Amino acid sequence: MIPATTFKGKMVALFGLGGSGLVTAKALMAGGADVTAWDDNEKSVANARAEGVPCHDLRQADWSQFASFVLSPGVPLTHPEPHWTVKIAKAHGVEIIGDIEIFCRERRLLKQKTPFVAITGTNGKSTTTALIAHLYRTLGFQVEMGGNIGVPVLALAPPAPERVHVIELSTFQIDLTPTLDPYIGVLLNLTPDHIDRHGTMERYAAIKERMVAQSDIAVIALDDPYTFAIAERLRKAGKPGTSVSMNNPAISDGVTIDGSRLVRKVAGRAMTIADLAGIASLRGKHNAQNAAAAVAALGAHGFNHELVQKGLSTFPGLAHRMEQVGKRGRVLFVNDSKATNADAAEKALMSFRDIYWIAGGKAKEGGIAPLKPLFDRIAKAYLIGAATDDFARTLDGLVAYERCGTIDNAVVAAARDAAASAAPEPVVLLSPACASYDQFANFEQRGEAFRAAVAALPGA
Ligand code: UMA
Repeated sequence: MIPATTFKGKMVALFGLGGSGLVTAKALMAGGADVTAWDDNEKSVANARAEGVPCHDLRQADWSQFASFVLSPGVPLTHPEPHWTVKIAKAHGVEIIGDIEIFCRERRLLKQKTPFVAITGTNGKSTTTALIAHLYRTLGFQVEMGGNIGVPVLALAPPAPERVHVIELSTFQIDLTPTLDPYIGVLLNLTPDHIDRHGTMERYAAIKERMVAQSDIAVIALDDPYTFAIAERLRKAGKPGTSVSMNNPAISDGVTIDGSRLVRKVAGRAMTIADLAGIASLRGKHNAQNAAAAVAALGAHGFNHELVQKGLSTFPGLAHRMEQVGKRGRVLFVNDSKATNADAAEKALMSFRDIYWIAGGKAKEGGIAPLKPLFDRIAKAYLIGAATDDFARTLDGLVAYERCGTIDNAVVAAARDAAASAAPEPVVLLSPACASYDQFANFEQRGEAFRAAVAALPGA
């Protein structure tokens, strides 16, 4: 844990007692702050009380005594409308911050700037975060990984000169971190997302831009118009940084992709850093962007190309994201349960051919219609859950499909058909393009059900 010593002796209000809020309350208490915490959910309050966190309804609190108000990232700060606690804090002029801000303040207490790599973007942030952490470990560094990827930042070991903090940041978290100052800031891509929480695409993009603008070194992938414009603005302002591109091998400085090779360019001169061919955890064009950004984030540490290649080749990937969970004869089984919408499923469909596709669950708006251009890669679809009728209508006449009801039935049917196909490497792919809530508690549970069904196949 990182005790929040910068709050010693101060009175702090805290709202949101989920995973990150509870750890933050404890870190503030360990640092000597006087905490008053609350949550809209009675169970979260009861749980926090049981863990020794002082909880009182913040509607009844005397806000003039609070030095700071710490908010959990999932609680609305601005849109669709500020949470009731935000309105009270603003009315009393109390600063509103999140756990990443507390981390930054602790880090600044040290004389020497410690290595802190922050990663954001609409897609690929978790994979890139895990890959950067893995590469640093391969290079012999002590690494702490957390943030939006799941481990609250204040649950990690404290900043230290020999320790690299690799932290995934959501826009919600950046919005609550006014003095965010990573050593390296990585911006992967920007497409519309979470607009309900940020009002407009422009505001969403501006929050992400602030992260790289406040970094000592900015690593930006130039492959969409928003990130391209941000990189241009920072370059004109003289910000040191590295560009990354999978679409534009002509950039003269930065890291680009040439076929499966990662190429570093310095003043127009190119040298191959590593080859992604055959690395199962980094399949697909989007993963080439993630790998290029990760290697660029290593900067001068990444000049030992042999070690970088070793790190990339041994990257295990993340569970439930195009995760190879088994092979049975020629048939590959891939768990992409995290793909809860068509956009995410598109990436998996683009990465394979001869696909026996398990899809369905609780459908998102638009269903799988946007995936029509990729239907020629699908040998057959196996439909599960509430979206079955909706998806069947979209597939009708274009792709063969079977109504399977459950993941167990779908795995058995898809494995049977894939084994009978003449393709060199047929793929049974769970990439549902749906939320899991109709049949599972979350996408992780759905992915585990797939893994178990694959393991239960004879000869798996
Ligand atoms: N709550 C209220 N009122 C509200 C909203 C929430 O009281 O109006 C309370 C809930 O009752 C609950 C708590 O707030 O007790 C939940 O807080 P939270 O939603 O901030 O969730 P945490 O458990 O603290 O997890 C957070 C991140 N969650 C969000 O940003 C929504 C986690 O990212 C992150 O892994 C974790 O901190 C550790 O840093 C998750 C996420 O969904 C994975 N992120 C979004 C995404 O990736 O798209 C941004």
